[in-house]
Amino acid sequence: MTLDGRPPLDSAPVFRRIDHIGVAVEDLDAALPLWRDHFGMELAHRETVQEQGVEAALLDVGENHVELLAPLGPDTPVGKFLAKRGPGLHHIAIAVSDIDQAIAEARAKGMEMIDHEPRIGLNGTRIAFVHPKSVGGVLTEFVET
Ligand code: CMX
Repeated sequence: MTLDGRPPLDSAPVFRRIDHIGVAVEDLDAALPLWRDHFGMELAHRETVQEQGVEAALLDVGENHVELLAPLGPDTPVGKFLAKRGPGLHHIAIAVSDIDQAIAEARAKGMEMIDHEPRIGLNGTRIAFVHPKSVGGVLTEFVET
């Protein structure tokens, strides 16, 4: 039974697993030693994503990841988040097999999508964000894997 009495999102083909947890940091080089050296997570990828206003580092945790996000400036999503809340958990990302279907199903459920169309994220993946006010205060990303 779901809260609104409608069937749940079609979890079999759409939602697969948590892909990553996004963590906002002030400075990527200062944050990396904790996650890579103390926790022993392998640095899998590092990239500047201009469109998202971030420099990001992806660290492996099994088949999942921690994604460290440093802002390219104060007037970016992560820059504003840091100014308001300080460093810490920024978003969760759910791996989906078909992002267009995931967006359509979320919208059909009345969720507010920040992105109505997929955009390009880290590693060239197709991503879309759901507004935190539709997810109990948790900024949620779909990432097509
Ligand atoms: N998690 C939970 N709540 C958040 C949030 C976050 N990461 N960021 C902002 N909010 C909340 C704010 O606290 C605020 O709540 P209240 O109205 O209760 O105060 C509300 O969302 C609106 O916040 P805002 O500061 O007025 O609006 P912003 O201009 O900062 O926009 C958001 C917020 C979520 C729409 C914007 O950050 C966004 O579009 N995010 C998606 C893109 C993104 O985050 N990119 C960076 C990551 C890229 C990547 O992983 O590849």
